[in-house]
Amino acid sequence: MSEQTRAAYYDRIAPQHLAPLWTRLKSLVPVEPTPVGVAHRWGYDALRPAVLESAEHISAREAERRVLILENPALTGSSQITQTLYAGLQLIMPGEVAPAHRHTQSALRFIVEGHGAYTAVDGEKTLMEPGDFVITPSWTWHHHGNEGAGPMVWLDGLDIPICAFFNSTFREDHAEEEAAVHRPVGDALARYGSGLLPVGWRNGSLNSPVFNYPYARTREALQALTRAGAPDAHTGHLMRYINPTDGGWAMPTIATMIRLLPAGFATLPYRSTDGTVFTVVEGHGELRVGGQSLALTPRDIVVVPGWMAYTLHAADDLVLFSYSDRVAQEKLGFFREQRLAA
Ligand code: 1HN
Repeated sequence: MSEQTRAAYYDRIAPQHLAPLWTRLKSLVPVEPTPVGVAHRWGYDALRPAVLESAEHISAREAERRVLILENPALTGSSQITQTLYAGLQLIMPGEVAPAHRHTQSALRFIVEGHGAYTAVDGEKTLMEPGDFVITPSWTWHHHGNEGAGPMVWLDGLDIPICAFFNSTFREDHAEEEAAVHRPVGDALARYGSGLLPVGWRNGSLNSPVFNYPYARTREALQALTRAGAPDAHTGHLMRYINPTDGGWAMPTIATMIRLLPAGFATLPYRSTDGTVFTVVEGHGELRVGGQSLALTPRDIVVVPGWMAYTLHAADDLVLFSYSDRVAQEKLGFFREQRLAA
């Protein structure tokens, strides 16, 4: 069989929208993943002026959400920080309201700076403080407002590329700028996040019923861990945010974690199939990946594509929040990780 007769055969079947698998099998089904996108660091001090300047150009109302997208440098134009996830930095100024809407995508907020802003999700308001992790579940009405005296910035993480892949995206704007709030502040945390549950309660959602995980509580837990034993050699003191009613991940598509690396600690190389977005909550250090050293200073954002090995190095006590699609991969049976030797 000559290459020529084969090529002629491929040409003859092409008009019937048929193609040979054997020319493509090894690229369709590779031996292991090729990382998509590149590892990258957004230094917060360098980008902060651009975020604040956005308020001179557009209001939260006109923008709907005034956000600068953090786009993977190798995926320009895609609005992706990894192949499956979106990231952005949202700014809300004193007195502003970002109007109520809902969409299929799930969102997380990780508060970067400022005080006095709230988000209202599904009828409950919560005040947001730096380091808080806040969930906006799929198809819940949500709006944000800033009742404080200064700008407020948070990191938005959404599963936009996942919803786009399934072509299952819907959105709806609320008739009112602010959706009705009908539960008191702190209600969800009291009912579901205090080691207690209302008797007879059943979760009708795929999400944790707790939608704000206050940093004060998280930090206390991390600190207690450092007293109990050595950090894991590959991950440090790593904890995942859970749905306290069943121990599962807090969100159905986005896995969220927080870790503490004690001063002077360095991890062994680690890689996993979930591209991961990190942000520095406290401390200094570096993330080494693919021959690069990315500095970690407070509020920086770093992305590491899936299946690229990296190490973390803490100069002082380093606290990192991270999110990835690990929960979706685990459900589908795709997730793999490797703990490598130095
Ligand atoms: C959205 O609704 C928010 O509610 C943030 O704050 C970012 C990016 C794309 C689509 C919807 C928010 C978003 C978004």
